[in-house]
Amino acid sequence: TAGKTITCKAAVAWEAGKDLSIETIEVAPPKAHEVRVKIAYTGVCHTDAFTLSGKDAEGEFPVIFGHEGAGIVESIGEGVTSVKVGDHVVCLYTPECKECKFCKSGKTNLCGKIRATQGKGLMPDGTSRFTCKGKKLLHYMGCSTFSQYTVLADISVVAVDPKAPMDRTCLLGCGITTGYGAATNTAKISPGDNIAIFGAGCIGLSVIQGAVERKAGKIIVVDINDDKKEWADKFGATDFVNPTKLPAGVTIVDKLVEMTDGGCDFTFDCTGNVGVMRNALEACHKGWGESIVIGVAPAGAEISTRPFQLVTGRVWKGCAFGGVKGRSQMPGLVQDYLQGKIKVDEFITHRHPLEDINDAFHDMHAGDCIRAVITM
Ligand code: NAD
Ligand code: AHE
Ligand code: ZN
Repeated sequence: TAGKTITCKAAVAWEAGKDLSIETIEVAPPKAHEVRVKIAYTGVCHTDAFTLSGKDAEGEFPVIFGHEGAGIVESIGEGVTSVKVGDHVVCLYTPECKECKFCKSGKTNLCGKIRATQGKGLMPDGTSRFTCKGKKLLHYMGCSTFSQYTVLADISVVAVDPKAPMDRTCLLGCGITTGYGAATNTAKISPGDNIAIFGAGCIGLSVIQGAVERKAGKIIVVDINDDKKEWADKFGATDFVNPTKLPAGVTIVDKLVEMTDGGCDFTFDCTGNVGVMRNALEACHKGWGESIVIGVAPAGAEISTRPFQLVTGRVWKGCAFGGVKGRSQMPGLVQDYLQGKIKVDEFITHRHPLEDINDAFHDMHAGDCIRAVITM
């Protein structure tokens, strides 16, 4: 099939707010510095649902979503040297070109090489590789893993140990790495530090596993859904607080300040709710507490706080993909998984075949889903 257009199945989002539709699509061969991958498994992340809802400032339709995928290289375009046909790869929505100002800065994992076209749902040359019923379909986050075959830039894939099952490595493509990296890369947690994590979904639970590895002291999980307490405990949380169940007049900030003798050393927002983000910042310890924003907020939403919060030493920052440089660090993370250092299996609560992918979106809104894995 190298060099030829492949016909396969994909879940297409024709318009915002509507269920995905399983369609037969055409996938063009990879151009120079592109790779065509046969996707084996993909996770469904809240960010897919966020863009499907129409709240994503960059959301355009029709499009093939999915950005948490693993598969096997089917063919490579001219000039590709980083992977070869047959390699087991993880898709990277945060690519790593290793040449741009960002990749060379040593200060961020963000890569600038293809972000502009990626944000428009296009390949680096400004065109799409997908058509369906004669219509062009857009790409998503440079991955579009909800298709049995997809085309990515060569800097957006990384080869990993084929011994690692792809229904697990797909989840290292976003949620699990994001939370773990936020705790171990972005926040410099020292042993004994007290932290609070707002939102015990896939991301928040993975922040817990990173914090445990960093030997944090109190790991306080804050969630409005009591069912998440069991999940938080399973991953190593020391305390659970439901902010809707506090005594009248006691705010979540008061509660956390009281539990940590003045405030947290680090807090993490894993909800995307800008009110939560404010509470997370203000629950930080005066003088040094740092709050890490991970959640994705709707278009137009803004955060606010009194400048005094920062003047008195609190730090507000955030991270994408847990600050992880995908091509440099993913092989090691997969080894950490194989050696039991990083949990992945425990996050999988639902499995569906591609044709039932809409059930995975409905699962997510039910509240008992951490990650659904789709068999392609
Ligand atoms: P999720 O929906 O599974 O988890 C969110 C959790 O937050 C749920 O348990 C929910 O009960 C809880 N919650 C909701 N409102 C709350 C509130 N007011 N107070 C406390 N808890 C509250 O989502 P997820 O898959 O874990 O993703 C979390 C967020 O992270 C989403 O916004 C997602 O888009 C974003 N995300 C960001 C990155 C990144 O690189 N920055 C990567 C992946 C996901
Ligand atoms: N298009 C969205 C971007 C939202 C956002 O922050 N995305 C995260 C990844 S979420 C993965 O589940 C991210 O990595 N952003 C860095 C980047 O370069 O976009 C919007 O809100 O505009
Ligand atoms: Zn994601």
